[in-house]
Amino acid sequence: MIAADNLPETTRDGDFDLLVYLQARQKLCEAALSQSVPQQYPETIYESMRYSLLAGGKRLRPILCLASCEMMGGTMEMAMPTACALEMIHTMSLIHDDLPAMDNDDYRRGKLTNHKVYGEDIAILAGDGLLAYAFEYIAAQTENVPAPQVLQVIAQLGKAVGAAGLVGGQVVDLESEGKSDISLETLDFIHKHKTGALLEACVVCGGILAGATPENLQRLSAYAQNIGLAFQIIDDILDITATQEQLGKTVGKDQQAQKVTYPSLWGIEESQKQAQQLIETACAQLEPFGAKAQPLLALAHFIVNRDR
Ligand code: GRG
Repeated sequence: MIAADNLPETTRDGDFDLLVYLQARQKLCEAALSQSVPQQYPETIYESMRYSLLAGGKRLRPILCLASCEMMGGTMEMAMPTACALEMIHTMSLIHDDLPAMDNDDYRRGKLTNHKVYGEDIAILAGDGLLAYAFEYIAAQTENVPAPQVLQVIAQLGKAVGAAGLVGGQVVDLESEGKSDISLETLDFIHKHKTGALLEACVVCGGILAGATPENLQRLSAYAQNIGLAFQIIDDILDITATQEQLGKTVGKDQQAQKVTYPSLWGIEESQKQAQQLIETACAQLEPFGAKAQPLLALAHFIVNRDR
């Protein structure tokens, strides 16, 4: 039996209340994000950066980073600058992904896309501004973490967003457009890089900031790789089953573009099973952490059961 004061603060009567936890963390992240990029001169670029950064979203990436840091014995304060930086990078990837040269989308997070409001030139620069600022923000704002750990976080994140991560995944995705013979191996490559790499960085960076051992970082990495792929499988399913109101963006785009996706290869039911299996594999990695793993376990289940 675990003492009540060792359980996460949002636990009531021994049960972890994910909804309460998510709402509280989302609120904290919103406030920290708004503070991180103040409105200033030149007005247009900051307005454009803030428009997308503060447009809502589940804030899953910063929440994963905070939860991982806390599970490994660190504090939310140690991880908040990195958590904000992760959301800045995620947001910049959405801004660039929505551009006419990429996915050409008009809606994101229930609002017009950045380039629809500010034009393509400013949208590109807003993405660039957020990307550069994310790294500056970690380096300048992280407190009470030894410098080598901060450096390790910056290196980890650089790898996750560059050609070895998001950028590489996006390139293979673009090259696969219009091809109906994409293999499962290529599909996995795209999503492990385009979606998985940043989710993995969130969890691993949280651990690094808390001073986790290499063995525990390995566990965090394995957990994150599995939730990353499950996240994308569910994303593909929601593109078929959800509405524009639910997702805040145009739906059915994959089918329209005849894109190879997990449900197009396996069907919806089998895709759901595969996602569930990945979540179970992810959660098994957290067994040694006992009750302290409750938030990350609940977040993994949220990923497969979400409807947006
Ligand atoms: C990173 C330098 C650099 C460039 C970007 C455009 C690009 C290269 C990569 C595309 C990355 C991308 C858009 C991946 C899709 C990830 C994904 C499933 C996003 C949806 O995430 P949610 O559901 O969204 O967490 P919210 O709005 O809730 O945050």
